[in-house]
Amino acid sequence: MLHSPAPASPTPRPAALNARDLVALEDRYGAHNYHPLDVVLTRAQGCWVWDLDGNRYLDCLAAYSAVNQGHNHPRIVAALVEQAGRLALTSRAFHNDQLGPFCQELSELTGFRRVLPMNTGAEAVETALKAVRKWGYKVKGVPEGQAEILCFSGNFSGRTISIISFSDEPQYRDGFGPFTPGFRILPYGDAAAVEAAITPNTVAVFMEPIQGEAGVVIPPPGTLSRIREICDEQEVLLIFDEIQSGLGRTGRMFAWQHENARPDGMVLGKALSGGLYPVSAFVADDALMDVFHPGDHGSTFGGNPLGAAVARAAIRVLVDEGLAENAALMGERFAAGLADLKQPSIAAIRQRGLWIGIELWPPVGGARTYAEALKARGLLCKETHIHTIRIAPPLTIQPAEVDWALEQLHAVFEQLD
Ligand code: IF1
Repeated sequence: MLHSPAPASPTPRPAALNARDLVALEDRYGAHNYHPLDVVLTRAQGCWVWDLDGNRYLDCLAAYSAVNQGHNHPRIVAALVEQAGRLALTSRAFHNDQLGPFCQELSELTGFRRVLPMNTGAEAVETALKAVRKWGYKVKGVPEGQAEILCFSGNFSGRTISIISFSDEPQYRDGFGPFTPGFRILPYGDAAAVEAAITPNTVAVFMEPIQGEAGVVIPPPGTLSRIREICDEQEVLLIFDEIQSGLGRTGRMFAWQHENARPDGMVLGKALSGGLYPVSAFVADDALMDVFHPGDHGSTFGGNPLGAAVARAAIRVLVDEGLAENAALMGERFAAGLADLKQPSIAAIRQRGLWIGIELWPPVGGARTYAEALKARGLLCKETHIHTIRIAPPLTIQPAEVDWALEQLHAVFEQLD
């Protein structure tokens, strides 16, 4: 029957499954491309998340900085619900009434003239790579097929084949070749290496102003501004991946503002939606963005009114609640508290705003042991590599919560060292 009537009552929900059942389902039916901590979350509010057994945890990962505004922020949820009930998706074949205001508001927030919306971070990175290559050929005059992009060791910008083509993490590449050519990997934080590597075919330097996955690695002071100068001298574009470092995380709206090293374009994602929907963007000025003409690039979902409405609300929350300022203050409080952690296992503590890497050396048992012990005390975080504990709570965190997190960290270091 073509037009069968809807069933009288919806399919009954199956009996509630417990945490063990749910993990087993993921294990049985899901691909095994992750190894999560042993906790099954079911709800959240602000900085806190709850598991199925009602245990509460302070979220010190914030979905890799996608929930800078705190979980299910009421203003962003309201925007999502309202827009979902009105108009969610038009495709870019038609205009919609959210995209223009979103572009305007993101342009005003970033100071870049134009916005190209996508969905995931990796897509925005791909967009930036396409833009700089095309600029190289059409504007700079690089011979077709010769464009080179300079990148840095330890980078993480996503998992597409082109992006892993400039990764130097063996696991991210193993088995996935052949790779996209046209990238050169230089030591991170080495401006002199950038200067030496530039050729007439170099179109761009692409970098994270602070490296996240590498373990909150901050380049030496002056590096970003020096690379900016070099790029200006050599007619090379500078593109920052601010997907994780941007939107308040480091105590400024964008990490490049710490050195006033304004790039020629940047990629944003994650907190651009406050975690409620995948929204990413490449932002740039006219000279770069004008390489795109109708049909050159796009996405079914990119720029959709639901994502645009969510992102507009997420941006307003960042600004209205002063979240970059709070990240600076709370980050200092965290750093001060961590400074009296005089544990022999700590090789280094790196911090910028609410982005903190605690590097262990030697990593006996690995940083994951610490993440598991912290979980047992009600603090969720994620190690990066074997050696670094990463702390990155929502930017809405309050002093009492920072102090509580510090107590848990102190207790776990006492226990494990
Ligand atoms: C996973 C890491 C964080 C990013 C930067 C682009 C992207 C990311 C600077 C791509 C994504 C993620 C993805 C997530 C783990 C994670 C991560 F540990 F792997 F490095 F955050 F620290 N640029 N970062 O950090 O954005 O396409 O994922 O939206 O499981 O892969 P995406």
